[in-house]
Amino acid sequence: MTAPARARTSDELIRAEEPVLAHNYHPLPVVVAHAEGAWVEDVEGRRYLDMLAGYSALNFGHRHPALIEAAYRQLDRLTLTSRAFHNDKLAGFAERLARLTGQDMVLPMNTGAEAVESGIKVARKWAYEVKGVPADRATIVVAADNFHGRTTTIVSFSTDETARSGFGPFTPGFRIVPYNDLAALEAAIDETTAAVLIEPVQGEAGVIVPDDGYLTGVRELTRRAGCLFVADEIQSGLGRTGRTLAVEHENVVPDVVLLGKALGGGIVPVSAVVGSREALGVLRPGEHGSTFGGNPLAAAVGTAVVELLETGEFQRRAAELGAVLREGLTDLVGRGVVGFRSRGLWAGVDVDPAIGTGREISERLMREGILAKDTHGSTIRLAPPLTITETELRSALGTLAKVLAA
Ligand code: IF1
Repeated sequence: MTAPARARTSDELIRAEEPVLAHNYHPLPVVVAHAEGAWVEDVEGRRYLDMLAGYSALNFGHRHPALIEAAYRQLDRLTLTSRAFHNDKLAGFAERLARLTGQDMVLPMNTGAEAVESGIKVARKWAYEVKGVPADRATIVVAADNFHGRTTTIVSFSTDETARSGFGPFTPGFRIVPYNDLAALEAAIDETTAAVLIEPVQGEAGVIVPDDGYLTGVRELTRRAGCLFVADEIQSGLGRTGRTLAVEHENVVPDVVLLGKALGGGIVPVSAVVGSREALGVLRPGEHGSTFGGNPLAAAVGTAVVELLETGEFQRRAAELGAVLREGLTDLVGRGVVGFRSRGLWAGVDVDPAIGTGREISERLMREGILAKDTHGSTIRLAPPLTITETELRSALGTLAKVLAA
């Protein structure tokens, strides 16, 4: 008989991963075992304020009661049917998500990358069937320093060598232009262009907020050229920037919007392509799909997410707390921070490289009870749950000030 396994420590669990887990990540050395709201707790019971929120998959915090309740209720009734049959949760989810985003139709998928892939397929099909682009000639214009996911097609148009190299041959049909440059975009669009695909705020690139007028310009250019505007709101959408969608900051309505992350409430992977009937209407039976896409559990949780966003409370909090975040970071400029960009409750903070790399700063923050994540070089991204209190946010800013001053 084997003795019952003793609970392993954080260090033991980290060491246990090494031989059995693919090394595609380099996590901070914290092993989370519980979480509630904006707080996570590790194996030893140490508590941390979560200033990353699962890359915005946890916009409503960990285990939001309304979302957990929706999930439990659905677990007790029905979890999966496949799309071979209808399920009683999908119509309501699609209706409410379309209404929330001001779009006509919804294509439910699971992960962000799948939503991007689906958006690409829809744009290409639209180009051939509606625009009349000759077969296999469609192009999609994207921005440099984009992040849209990890599939072979998506890394084909990445400009990040770490994400790309070793994974060719690559999918053709993409043109890359600098972000926030309307002249370059206009020059890249021609009669083969199916779509322009961009992030309204570039996340991985360091929370790059384009100039005022850029999104309006993309909308005008694409309309004039007769191609689709596809906005990847997988990270920027669903309340993060102080609006339901980041494109709303310029009152722009894209033809197609890609959603993911927070749509699953931090419980299950839920993504969607939402768009006009002209665009999404091109798909017919058998042309696209997913075993799990639109499953009843996902639809129930997704509907509960939409219900939370319908109140406007989270968008309002993101805007109000975003002002606190901006003010706090402004105070740190010249005191360890060389610059920052923010929109709503989302910031990319460039730390003076003399103080440390983004990784080192993140490790120091971790030891002070704050979980954040670096992106390239000396940039830290901050994206706490939209449920964080003002006191908690101010305390995190205080800890950041302390770490930068040390
Ligand atoms: C990883 C970053 C965040 C995304 C946008 C699509 C996807 C993502 C705008 C794909 C995913 C992720 C994935 C995660 C790290 C992460 C990330 F650092 F790379 F930039 F969030 F900040 N469009 N973003 O941001 O969605 O398939 O992952 O569901 O390690 O790859 P997915």
